[in-house]
Amino acid sequence: MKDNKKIEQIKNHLVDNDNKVLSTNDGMPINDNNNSLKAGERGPSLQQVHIYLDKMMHFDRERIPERVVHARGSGAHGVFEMKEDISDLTIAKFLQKGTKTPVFVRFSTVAGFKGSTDLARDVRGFSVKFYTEDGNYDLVGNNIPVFFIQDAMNFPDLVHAVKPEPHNEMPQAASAHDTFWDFISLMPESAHMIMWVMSDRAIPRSLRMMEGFGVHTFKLVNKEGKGSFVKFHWKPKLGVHSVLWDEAQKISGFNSDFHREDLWENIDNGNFPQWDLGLQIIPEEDEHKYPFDLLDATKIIPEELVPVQIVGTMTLNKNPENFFAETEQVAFDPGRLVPGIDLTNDPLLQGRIFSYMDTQNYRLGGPNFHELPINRSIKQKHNNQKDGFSRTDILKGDVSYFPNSKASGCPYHAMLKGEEIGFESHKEKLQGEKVRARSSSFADHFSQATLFFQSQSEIEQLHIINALSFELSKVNDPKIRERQVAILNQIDKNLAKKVGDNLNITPKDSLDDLTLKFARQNHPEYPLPTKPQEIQKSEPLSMKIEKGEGTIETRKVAFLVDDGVSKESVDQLKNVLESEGAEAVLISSKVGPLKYKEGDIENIQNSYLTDASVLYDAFYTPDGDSVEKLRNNNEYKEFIKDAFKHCKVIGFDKHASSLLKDLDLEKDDAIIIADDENWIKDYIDTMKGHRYWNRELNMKK
Ligand code: HDE
Repeated sequence: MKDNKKIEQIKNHLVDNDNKVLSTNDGMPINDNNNSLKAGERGPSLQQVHIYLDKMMHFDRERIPERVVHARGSGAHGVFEMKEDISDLTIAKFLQKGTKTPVFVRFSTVAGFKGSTDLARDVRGFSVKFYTEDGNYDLVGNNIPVFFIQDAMNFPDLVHAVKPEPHNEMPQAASAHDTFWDFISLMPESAHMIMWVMSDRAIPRSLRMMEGFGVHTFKLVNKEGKGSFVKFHWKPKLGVHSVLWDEAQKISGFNSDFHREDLWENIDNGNFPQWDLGLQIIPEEDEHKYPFDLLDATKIIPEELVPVQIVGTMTLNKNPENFFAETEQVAFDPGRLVPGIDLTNDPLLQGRIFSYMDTQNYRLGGPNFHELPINRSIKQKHNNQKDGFSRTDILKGDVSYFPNSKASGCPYHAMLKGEEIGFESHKEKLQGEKVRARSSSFADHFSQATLFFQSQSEIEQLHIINALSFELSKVNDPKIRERQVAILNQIDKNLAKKVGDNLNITPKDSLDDLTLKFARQNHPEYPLPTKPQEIQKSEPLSMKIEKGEGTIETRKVAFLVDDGVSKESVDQLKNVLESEGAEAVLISSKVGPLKYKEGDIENIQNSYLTDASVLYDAFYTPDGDSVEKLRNNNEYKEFIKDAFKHCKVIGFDKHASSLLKDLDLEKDDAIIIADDENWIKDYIDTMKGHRYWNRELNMKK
């Protein structure tokens, strides 16, 4: 891969210890890194033990505060390439056709601490820092296009409610507890977001297989100064896929770094993940055309009303050199804009503008965090700001003020030099009284929650019902459970009934009095009449794909083997899977040399001891003397039983198919036996559909 400008810049800061003498932080060579300086071999340390002090002082200060939210994250470098011409909409340089811009992306969970599991049921952060020719632009989004609340004022409360409870710091990385649902059941504006968070979107199969959204409506601004509203979408080339909740919980036990490892390994192996950037453009004149408010971050714009135009592609192609220096120290801020993009008056977005800068100042120890290599713009900064903790830039000359004559007015205003266009805020007419209030156009809390639920396939609806039943069952206070079921009843009667059945609650027709009381703090006449909705069902809100539709690229297939397995049988499927871009992993009873029936030996790295069914997408039991060994192997049986439960494709060689009987499993369309010439095609087509959901539906019936 050719280095981009950002990677080149970072290289100047790389330290390579290879073949180098150990030194103190000042570069003084050290020839004893084992013993501190003492008064006699058995005596006390001396105060002048400076080599030890240098080492220990640094160690003692290694930790910095973790992010107050989104603490758990994984990052990667990449490049964004703009492919379409939208110069009529924006002057942003990185959005001009053909421009390639270095990026750094950080994915995260929200609620858990830095060391928590990747597989928590949670929103995923999807932050992109574009190192553009006009400075850094940060698109700090999520994998869900809406948010829990409408005004930033409620954000600390939301976060306090979802984080571990303050008295006992439990539970970790989980929303299934009283304080979260207490808050949510009093905030009906969260209804739409709750549908998304309780859907399988909140437990992605891979960070590479989730969508990203800017969430808020932003503005693009063209050279005439005309603005257009815009919603940003990232669409993954590998499709959108999730795991089941039962899998998520087991993966958390077997490999809590599952997503981090998956991203790292795939980038290392050259399977560079890609997303298309899509835009929904809304002309300024259409601001009030819809039954929802564009400034309300709890609403989407259905793609049927405003189609998503694909304009460019982002590729992640390089892992960080050092987690702390890059993924931990990267500082995102939705207020980092470039000419051609501007904010809207969304009260959530407005509130974010303070919080990110403020938190970075605290977390990264002062106002010079933008000089850290990962945060540095590739366009050199020039201004009169100076000093502060950990300043690294060395400003030349005697002038650090503006205006000046002593430095000929430098650095000068961008507008003074032709080709350098400075940032101009979009000119917008504003009027109004100074108020603390919520617009009545934000008061429809349920129409889009209903739209989301009704746009889901039968299996997706079932998963939402199961998730809500799980979460609310974990709530101890019955009043909270009832209040939330009353909210669900406003969204969809069937949803409320099913969840209610699982909790022994008969849904109330109206919202709980306490919910109404809090909603009326914002809207005294709540509930307000809702406007008619143009769309009752929106296809793109469902993740369901059918057999043969997707891709199997980068999926992991477990070959369940033991000594004596037939190489010919393994290779028959393995070769085709690899040609389709999938990975075949041999799992045997021991790591190390695997003896094939044909006499060949292969060193393998995975065993029934180290691995589990939930870490794989599909399964195959090849022919060979291994089959009889597997018949009595309980771990093997666990593998297949979980694979069956999780609706995955399970293949058997013709001679291995007798194992099905031992496993007491009924053959279905995703249990594939190699007994005709079409079996490999059938196996791959079924894998493309990701899961065989009919199995789960059949099990329910
Ligand atoms: Fe954030 N958010 N947020 N947020 N957010 C942070 O900034 C905040 C919101 C998002 O990978 C913090 O650097 C407020 C929406 C991501 O480093 C903090 C409000 C969306 C990340 C903060 C919101 C996000 C953060 C904590 C309501 C989707 C991780 C550490 C007004 C569009 C960035 C930090 C990374 C991180 C504040 C709501 C996305 C405290 C006040 C809506 C992806 O500043």
